[in-house]
Amino acid sequence: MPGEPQDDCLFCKIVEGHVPATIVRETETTVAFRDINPQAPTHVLVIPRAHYENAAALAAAEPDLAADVLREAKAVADEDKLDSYRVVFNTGPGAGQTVFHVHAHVLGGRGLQWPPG
Ligand code: D5M
Repeated sequence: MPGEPQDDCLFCKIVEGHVPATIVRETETTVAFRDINPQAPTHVLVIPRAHYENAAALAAAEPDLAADVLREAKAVADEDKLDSYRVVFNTGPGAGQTVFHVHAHVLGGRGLQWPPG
């Protein structure tokens, strides 16, 4: 069922507390934690507690929850006092998605180049 926890999903396990993570913010619907392989001084992942494969699936099924994720991305940036930051949803293996539970990368704290690699 869309939105239901998946047994083989790493980020569902983080939501359930079965895999440790450095959690920086939690709401009723979202969890934000530090990326294990940071690419910038601030590199936090914001995920919905509900399991959706990618941003498109989340937005189609639960647009309010997609908005929660975006609001939390800003809250992370505010907490780290970032004036400028980037929010990235890698979507599909060709774009570098490796974990198929939608996550917003919040990156900041250094200059960011455009276009990204
Ligand atoms: O991003 C997946 C991201 O998830 C990648 O930047 C590493 C990160 N990751 C993987 N395992 C963990 C754990 N256990 N804690 C925190 N961060 C983790 P993608 O866009 O799918 O490539």
